[in-house]
Amino acid sequence: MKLIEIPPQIAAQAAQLRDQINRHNYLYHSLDKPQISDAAFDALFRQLRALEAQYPALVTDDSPTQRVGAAPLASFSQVRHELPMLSLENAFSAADLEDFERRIKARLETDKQIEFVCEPKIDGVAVSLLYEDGKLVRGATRGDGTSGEDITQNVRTIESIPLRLHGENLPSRLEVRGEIYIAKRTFAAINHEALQRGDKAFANPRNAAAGSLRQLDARLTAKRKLTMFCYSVGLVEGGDLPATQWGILHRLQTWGLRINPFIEVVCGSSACREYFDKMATQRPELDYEIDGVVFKVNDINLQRHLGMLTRTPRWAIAHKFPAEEGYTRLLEVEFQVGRTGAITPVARLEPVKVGGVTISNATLHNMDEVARLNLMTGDRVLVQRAGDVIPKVVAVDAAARPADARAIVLPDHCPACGAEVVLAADEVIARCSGGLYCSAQRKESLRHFASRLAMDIEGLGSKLVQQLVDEGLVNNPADLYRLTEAQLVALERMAPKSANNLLMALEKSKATTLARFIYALGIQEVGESTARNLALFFHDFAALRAADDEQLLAVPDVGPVVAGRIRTFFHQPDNQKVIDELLASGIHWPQVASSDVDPAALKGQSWVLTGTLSVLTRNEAKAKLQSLGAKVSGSVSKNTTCVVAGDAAGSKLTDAQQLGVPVLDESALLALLAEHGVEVA
Ligand code: I6G
Repeated sequence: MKLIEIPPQIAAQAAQLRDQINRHNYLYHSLDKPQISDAAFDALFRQLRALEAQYPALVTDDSPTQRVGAAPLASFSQVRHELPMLSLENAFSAADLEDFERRIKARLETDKQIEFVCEPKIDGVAVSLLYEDGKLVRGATRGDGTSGEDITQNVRTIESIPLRLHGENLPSRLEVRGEIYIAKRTFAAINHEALQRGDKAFANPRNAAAGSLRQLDARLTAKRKLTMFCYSVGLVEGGDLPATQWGILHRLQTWGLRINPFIEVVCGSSACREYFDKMATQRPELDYEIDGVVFKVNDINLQRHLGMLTRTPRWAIAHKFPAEEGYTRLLEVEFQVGRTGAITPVARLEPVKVGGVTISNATLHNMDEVARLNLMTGDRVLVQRAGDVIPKVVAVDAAARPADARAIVLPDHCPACGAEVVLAADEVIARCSGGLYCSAQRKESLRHFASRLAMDIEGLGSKLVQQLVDEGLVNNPADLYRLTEAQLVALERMAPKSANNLLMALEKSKATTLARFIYALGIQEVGESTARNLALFFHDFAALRAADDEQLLAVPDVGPVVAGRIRTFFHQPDNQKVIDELLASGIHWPQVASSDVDPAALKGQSWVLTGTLSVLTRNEAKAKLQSLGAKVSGSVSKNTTCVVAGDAAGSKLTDAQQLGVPVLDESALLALLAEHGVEVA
C-alpha cells in the first residue's frame, strides 16, 4: 500500500484542531462553561474528520474522532482491580454522623475539629478509569470490588471522559474512580423511546446507565449520552498528588476530568448535617439522581492513619436520603389486563410532585394490597418514590377519608373483553378468563413476543400492535409473519418505507436463539432466566415440547408450579398450532451447545447467597449453582456449605462468620463456576 506523506502543516493543523476540540469539550462537559456554539464545535470536528479521512495516517486512537468505532465484542473480559474498590459505610441520622466523627477523633486521639469534604452521592454506576502517561487505557466496572468488567470501548464513547488528560505533573499511571450516570432528562427520553417501541422501560436512571454500559456494541452505548463525575483516585504511580481530598479533586479537574460542582469543605459533623439538609433541598432541582451525600476526611494523611475495615474506609461515610414521599388524592382505580390475563389495579392520582417528579399513577399490585392498605377511592394517600420511578401507594390517611369515599371492587368481568374474572383459591392475582379471545391479552402477548429481550422486532411497539389487532390483521404471533406490504400501507399513518422497515425487521427477527424463542412464547412464570435454563437443559425445542414433569423438574429454577405451566402451555391445541406456524415461517436458531457441566458436581451441598452481586443476578447465580446440583437456601445454618456474599451483605454474612461457614465473594464464585464448566459471561 502506498503511504501518503503528510505535509508538516497538515499534521500541525490536525494537532491544533484536536487541541481545540479537546479544550472545548472540557469547557463544555467538565466546567459547564462553553465558549463556542454547538455549530462552531461541529465545524471543528468536521474539519478534523476531513483531514483524517484524507490522511488516514494522522488518526491516533486518542483523537476525538475515535470515540466510537470499535467492533462489537463477544463478551466482556474480567479486570482485576490493582487496589480493591471499596464500599461506604452508611449513616441514616444526625446521630450516626456524630458517631462517625466521635470514632474518628477517638482513633486519631484528638479533640480538634475534623475537616470533611462533602459531595452528593450520585445514583449511578461506579467505575474505574486507568490513564497511562495521560492516555485512557482502560475502563472497568466496580464489579465485586476485587474485579469488574472491562468496558473500555464503552467508556471511550462518553464525551465527558477525556481520552487524553492535559496539564502538568501527570502521574505515569493514574486510576480515577467515579460514577457514570444518565441525566434525568436523557433518561426520560430513553424510556419514552423504549415505550414507543413497545420495549420495557428502565425502572430508574441507574439501571439505564448500567444497561447502557453493558452493551457489547459500543455504538449503542454512545447513543445513551452517559456522563461521569469523578470522586477519587485509586492507583497512583510515578507522580504526586495534593495532600487533601479537596486538592486531589481539583487537580483531577485541571487534568480534564469532571467533578461535581457542589463539593464543599466543612468542619465537624454538625456542618456535615447542614450540608446534607442543603443537598436534600437542592435534590429535586438537580438533573441527576442522588441518593445521599458522602463525607470524607479531607486530610489524606489522616485518611491513611484511620485506615480501613474489611470493605469500608474508616474515613468516609455515605449519609442516605430517606425515600421521597408526598400526599395526594386517589381519584380512581383502573384495572389493567396483562399478557397472562393478570388484572392489576392501578391508582390514578391527583398529580403531585415528589422529589421533583410529577406522579399521577401508581401501582397497587393486587387486591390483597388494596385490602392491606384499607384503601378507598377518594382517600388521601401517601405516595413514595424510593429511588425507583415506579411509585407506590404506601399508606392511607384514614382520618381524612371523605364521606363519599368508595370501596374498590375487583370487576367480575374483564374491562377489555367482558370475560369472567377468576381468582384461584391459592392465588392473590385475579385473571381474565378470556384467554386469546381477550384483545388486551392478545395485544400484551404480541408486545411481549416482539420486545427487545424476546424476538426483538424493531419498530413493532404498543401503538402498532394495537392497530394490527384492532384492524383484525393479527391475532397471534404467527400472523405477524404473514403480514403483507399491501396490508401494512393500508393502515393509518403507515408510509411505504415504514411498512418495508417492519417487514425487514420481521424477517431479521427469524434468526434468533432458542432461549429467546422460548421466552417470546410468553409462558406464564417463564421469564428470561428460566427460558435460558430450559434452552440449556433441553438443547432441542421438540424435546422441551414433549417434556414430562420429571424432566422439567430437573431444570434449575423449575419447580412444580412452573413445570405445570409449561406442560399446560404446550398441551393447548391453540398454542401447538401457533408454534407449528411460527416454525414453518422460518424462525430458526443455532444449535445450543451441549455442555460438559456435571449436574452432580455440588450434589448434597447447601449454598446461601446474600448481598448484591454485580456480574450475575442472584437468580442467575442460583440457577448456575443448581445446575451443578447444589441446593440454594435462604438462611444460614451449621449445615450450610458456603455463603456467597455480594455488596452490602447483611445478617447472613454475620451468621456465616459466627458459625464458621466459608464465605466467597462473587469473583470466587465465578471462578468456581468456570472451573466446573458453567458459562458465566
Ligand atoms: O460509592 C461511592 C460514592 C461516592 C464511593 C465514594 C464516593 O465519593 C463521593 N467514595 C469512596 C471512597 C467509595 N465509594 C469507596
